[in-house]
Amino acid sequence: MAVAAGLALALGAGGTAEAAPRTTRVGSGEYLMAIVFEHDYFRGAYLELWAELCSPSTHLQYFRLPPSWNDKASSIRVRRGCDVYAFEHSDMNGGRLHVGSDQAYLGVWNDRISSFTVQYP
Ligand SMILES: [Ca+2]
Repeated sequence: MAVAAGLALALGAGGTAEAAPRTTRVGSGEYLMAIVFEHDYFRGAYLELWAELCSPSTHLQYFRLPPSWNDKASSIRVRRGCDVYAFEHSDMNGGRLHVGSDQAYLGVWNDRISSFTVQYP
């Protein structure tokens, strides 16, 4: 699982005890699909999105961000091989952004994301 290892490494110093109180994860499943960061360039608190592996037989997987993360995301790392979409509002409402690769800064989407989906391309 080279990708998973890469994501774990990306957490780096963020995985220390000092950062732990604000670190949370959402979703169930065995695969780390994306990591949302509070600040740009993968800095600050982070939130892990866990899901089942994307495959032709899996359905769309939905993530509603916890209230403390609503409109906070500024950068995102994504697992390759899945399509990750960010939404302006909860329940996949509002504008939609396809996150096709790591985004060090979300531009006009900065601090605007409220939910995500992960699905097979
Ligand atoms: Ca932010």
